[in-house]
Amino acid sequence: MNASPPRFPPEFVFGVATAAYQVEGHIENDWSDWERAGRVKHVAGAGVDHWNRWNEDYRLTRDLGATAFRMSLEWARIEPQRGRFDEAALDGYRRRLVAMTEVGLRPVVTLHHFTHPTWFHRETPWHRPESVAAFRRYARACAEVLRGIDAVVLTFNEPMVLLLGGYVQGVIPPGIADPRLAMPALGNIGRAHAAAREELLTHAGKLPVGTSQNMLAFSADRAWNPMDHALVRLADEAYNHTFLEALVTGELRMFMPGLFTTRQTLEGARDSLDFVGVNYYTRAHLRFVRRPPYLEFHYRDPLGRGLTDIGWEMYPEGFTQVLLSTRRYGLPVWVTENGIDDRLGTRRSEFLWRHWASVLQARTAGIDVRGYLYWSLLDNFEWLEGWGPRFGLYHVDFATLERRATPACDYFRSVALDRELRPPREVAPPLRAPAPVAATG
Ligand code: IFM
Repeated sequence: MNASPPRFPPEFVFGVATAAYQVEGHIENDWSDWERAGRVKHVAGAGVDHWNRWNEDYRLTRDLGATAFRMSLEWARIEPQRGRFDEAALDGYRRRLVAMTEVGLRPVVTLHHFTHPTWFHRETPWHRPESVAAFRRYARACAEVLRGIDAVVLTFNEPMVLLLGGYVQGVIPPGIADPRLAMPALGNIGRAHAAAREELLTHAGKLPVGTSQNMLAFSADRAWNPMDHALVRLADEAYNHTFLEALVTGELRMFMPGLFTTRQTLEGARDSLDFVGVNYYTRAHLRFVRRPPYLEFHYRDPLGRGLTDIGWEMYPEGFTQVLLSTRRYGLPVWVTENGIDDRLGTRRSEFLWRHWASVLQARTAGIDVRGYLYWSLLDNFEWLEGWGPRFGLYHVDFATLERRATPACDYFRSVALDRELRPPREVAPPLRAPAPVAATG
């Protein structure tokens, strides 16, 4: 007798994710300055015109059977000059949030998704304590926009990505390559999260507040090398958990020898997470090297599945692992991003199937995963990779901005509506089971 397919419970939320700078268009912020300075290959420019086409984009989301929409508020629109709040922008966001709820989409709202107003790094950069008050003031304005709206709120998206890119490698704004400033910056981001949560609870109502943590599965690049294995343990703790731990315990404790170590108390941050937001894409293979920063980071394809178009391994087993690793917090979990750059649109359904299976596995093992937001609704501006990658469930013609459903839209809808996780029709031979990882060095 055939076993019936695994099911998502009726209360499980299917949704999609976006971020302002990647879709809205015509935003002046630290990234547009960065682009003008020639630091990236493409400019975001008109984005995919979501600022004007939001109505159509909410309808496309509803057509997927989805009931949640993740968006971000653009700080630079809201506070273009320090202390001057733009009423039209606040009103615009408010109207969008109301419209979203009216069509049956629960807003998941990010306050900070990588970008800053142009004055921020000059006047109150993250490594200085004044940054916390600046973010608190912005969060107060966001709280007014959110008042009475049944939203889920994310204060920061992927703070570790911002930190590594912006304060260690210096490849994204603020373009600082000084690890000594990175730990004060991370501490202040944690304090700013706590301050923002206070503002939201006081002025918006009792909304669940969390952050989105980019979580990677890590493996030793050389299975025989004990230093690679030691790195995996350190990186898993430092990259995946240190910031979350800080928001639960109120203590930021980072230990990455040769790169950064810190111990700070984050005032007000203890118990400041109502849920854990997980962004998961892939696995990284770590290799110890003898010169700073003492590690190399590689994407590999040891299981022969074929890398995704951006060059990342398709590794749903790692998704189960990172979801299970959130057990230590004992909090509800939202998958705030998961997606694939699939430029031909031929692998996305299979990606969804396998990653949804990971979610169900984690739920069966007792992790309270409440929802899954696919990154992204639309093809969009992918930061340093510009307009190359295509993560969208809807393909966007970047010349005409026309949206067109990819084959995965039907599959998304069938699972979101029926709740049964059946393999997609076009799925090819089963993924090879994970075998012991071959030594590469
Ligand atoms: O596009 C990004 C998003 O802004 C943050 N998380 C990862 C996505 C894909 O790289």
